[in-house]
Amino acid sequence: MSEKIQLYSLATPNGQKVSIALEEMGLEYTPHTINILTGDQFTEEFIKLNPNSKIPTISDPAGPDGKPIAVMESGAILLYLAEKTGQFLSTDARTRMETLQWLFFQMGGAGPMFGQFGHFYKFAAEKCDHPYPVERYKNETRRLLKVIDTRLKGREFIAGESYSIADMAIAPWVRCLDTGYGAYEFLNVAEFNEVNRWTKSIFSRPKTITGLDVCSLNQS
Ligand SMILES: N[C@@H](CCC(=O)N[C@@H](CS)C(=O)NCC(=O)O)C(=O)O
Repeated sequence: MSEKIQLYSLATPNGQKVSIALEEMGLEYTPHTINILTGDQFTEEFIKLNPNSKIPTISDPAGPDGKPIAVMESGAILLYLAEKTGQFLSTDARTRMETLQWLFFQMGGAGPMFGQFGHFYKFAAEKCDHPYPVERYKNETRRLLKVIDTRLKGREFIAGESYSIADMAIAPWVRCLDTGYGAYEFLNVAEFNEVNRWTKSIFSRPKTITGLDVCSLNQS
């Protein structure tokens, strides 16, 4: 059996954060593309790894006790990989807690809200022409962007001076507002100077750029 980590994913923001981490941490892994548009997430084989039928998921033949482990939920996967490698999560108690706070902020706030915005703005635009959901999630998305912008003032990265799993979690979601939903202007993301400075720096990192395209449906 391969000793490499097996990655089951798709190049969406939730998937990208894990492939970015794998690339940045220099871990060897085998990517498996799960096409959620054709129902790969509902196969018996996949549900054994992730009972919630969502990407991303990893399985690691060399788990904490030397035995295989499957991990679901992108935030938990980032934490698992950071602890496994000792990278991108500070051992300083205060910085570590700040990193985890912002990781959880993404998992419970920015990810779900940006995702709902994208759903109503782009994917359900023809099914629902009532202005309320777009307005609601636009306001919440812009509010969250402002929170991130304020946090980044005087800091290179979310948790301070070092790139961390919190940046890996949040930045692909911010990028998706533009590249995934085509809403950069609609949301006036240009107004958030710190956010733009930060995403520019993150998405100029070669390993992070490589991570963006892992498990893309556009690849052959
Ligand atoms: N909280 C989960 C969310 C994962 C998630 O929503 N994944 C989406 C793609 S971004 C998915 O697999 N959707 C398939 C479906 O809903 O059937 C995580 O962060 O891992």
